[in-house]
Amino acid sequence: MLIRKAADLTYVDVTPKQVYLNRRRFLEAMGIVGATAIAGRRLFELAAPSETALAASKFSGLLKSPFSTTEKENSYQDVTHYNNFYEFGTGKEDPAKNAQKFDTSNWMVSVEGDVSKPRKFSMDEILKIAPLEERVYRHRCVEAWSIVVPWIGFSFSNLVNLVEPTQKATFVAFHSYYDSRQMPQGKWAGIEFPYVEGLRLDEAMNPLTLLGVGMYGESLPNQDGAPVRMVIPWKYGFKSIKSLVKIKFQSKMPPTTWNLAAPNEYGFYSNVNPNVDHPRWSQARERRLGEIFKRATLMFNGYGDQVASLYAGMDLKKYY
Ligand SMILES: Nc1nc2c(c(=O)[nH]1)N[C@H]1C(S)=C(S)[C@@H](COP(=O)(O)O)O[C@H]1N2
Ligand SMILES: [Mo]
Repeated sequence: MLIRKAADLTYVDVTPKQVYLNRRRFLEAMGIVGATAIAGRRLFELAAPSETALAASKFSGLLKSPFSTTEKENSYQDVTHYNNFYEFGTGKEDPAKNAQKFDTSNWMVSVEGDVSKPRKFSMDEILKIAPLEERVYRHRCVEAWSIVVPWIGFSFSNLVNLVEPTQKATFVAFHSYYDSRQMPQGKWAGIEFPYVEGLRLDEAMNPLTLLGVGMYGESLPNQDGAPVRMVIPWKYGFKSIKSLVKIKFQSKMPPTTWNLAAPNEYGFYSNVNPNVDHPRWSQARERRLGEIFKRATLMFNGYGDQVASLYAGMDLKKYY
């Protein structure tokens, strides 16, 4: 894995000489050093002040995303111990416990369907598709709780452009990994696996749509969808499919797990919308983890400026 934990970084990793060797190494270093430096914090304890300052200032300009919110991030503890990952159990604390030994080595993601250049990507190849950015996004679960997470990744459009979708491709289907031996708790989850999701191609191409490979300066914890997941911040959290193994471009609208389970409750679009209630609860308000009082839920989770045009002329009560 190219993203190492801060504790694995050595003095050599943060020396400027290494950073300047050539462009490729430079980009790799951004993934390794920059992400950690930006998320801040622990790297400063590891290196002499001069090197640290240089590494941090070198990388910060390049890696900070203009799409980041300035809202207060939730704690790492919250985001890694209050999860929905039904393959590892339906309790909020189950994934942190049950995904500990999830084996994500030798991971491959197959990109196929209506594309000119279908191919399989290793994780090392995925990490080199585009420079890694830190993006602090709001995440709103359909269950009416929300978190703010400093993700690491890059716009999914970078991957799309590499494989060159054909004229037929109007949707993208996503599949999660599933192995009942590694995920025995999935048998009692009450939904079908592998977990599947989908986007319209124009939604997938929106720069906000993130291919996520890390959070809080480190690679993704298993319970948050290691080693690679989608993050679509203006849609309910269940669209942000974890532990991706297949991406397929196609002309038909793909089936989605929660729509298959309860079609009257969960639609294909699932844009965050305070004006369209879930049949069993209101979506007007949400509880930010760690806060006592509920806050108003924003249309498109507050990302309307970037995405509202995708749905111009569509009745969002009908296309929920
Ligand atoms: N494969 C898979 N992906 C999934 C889920 C799941 O159960 N399985 N849960 C979804 C839901 S409902 C939410 S809210 C987010 C939670 O992501 P987090 O646990 O990293 O906060 O993951 C989504 N992606
Ligand atoms: Mo969710």
